[in-house]
Amino acid sequence: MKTLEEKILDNRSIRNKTILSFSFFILFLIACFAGWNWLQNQPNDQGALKPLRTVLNANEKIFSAILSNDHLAKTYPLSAAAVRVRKNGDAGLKGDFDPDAWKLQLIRKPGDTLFIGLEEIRSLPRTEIVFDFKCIEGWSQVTHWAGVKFTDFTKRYGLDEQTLKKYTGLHTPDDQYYVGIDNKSMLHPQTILCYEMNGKPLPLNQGAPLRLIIPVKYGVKHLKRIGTIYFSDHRPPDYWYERGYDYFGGL
Ligand SMILES: Nc1nc2c(c(=O)[nH]1)N[C@H]1C(S)=C(S)[C@@H](COP(=O)(O)O)O[C@H]1N2
Ligand SMILES: [Mo]
Repeated sequence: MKTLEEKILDNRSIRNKTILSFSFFILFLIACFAGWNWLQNQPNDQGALKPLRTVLNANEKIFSAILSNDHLAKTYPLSAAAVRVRKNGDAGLKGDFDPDAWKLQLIRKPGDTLFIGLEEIRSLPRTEIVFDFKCIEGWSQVTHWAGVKFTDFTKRYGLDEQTLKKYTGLHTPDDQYYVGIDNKSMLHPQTILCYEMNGKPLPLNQGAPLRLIIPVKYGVKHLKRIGTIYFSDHRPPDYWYERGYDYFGGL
């Protein structure tokens, strides 16, 4: 049996332990500082420091693998939809714009561009969705939208070959806001080219005459006022990606 005396440390070993702990603490601080310094000196990759961008891209691989057409975003009854819908972001919505003169520019291939009017888009099968719209700024709101499923649109305009490419790019008519979206997400059954909110034509600041509604993505990707749609195997330019956000923007 140990005696009490054996457990009590003498002053000398207490001092040694204190020095040791304190040394580790200092080393830890130096490592934190060096790590932070290293990170700050890394090259910039599209608005994000390179190591952070690497982590964002790795997340994208994981989340795009999980994405599936059988996994639907949660939907809500009509009664749950907000009457006063939040407006956020007006890049590409400034300046003069005449919605009546608008036509969607669909670039199928270089030299093969269709100009499609709203009435024609409205004549395609109509679909509605009530879902929880989520913005990366931290708010979300249950909202009600209607339009044509992107998959019905691709059927109508013969875009099978195009959607085999990796990405769809969308721009506002003035090219001031633009997004790139993986085609797996574009072809998700809840992705719609939207022309109505709460059963009425879209208000101008909410993307009239046509906007994207893509419930598997954060708000940033729901481009308002679509001017041009095109397809690419390379990541199309993306407004918030260029400002340091991740490209995928998935939920
Ligand atoms: N043209 C355009 N579309 C845009 C934006 C923008 O700045 N310009 N902002 C995005 C962001 S960050 C969000 S959260 C949603 C907001 O849509 P709402 O205004 O209908 O709520 O639009 C997205 N689409
Ligand atoms: Mo947003």
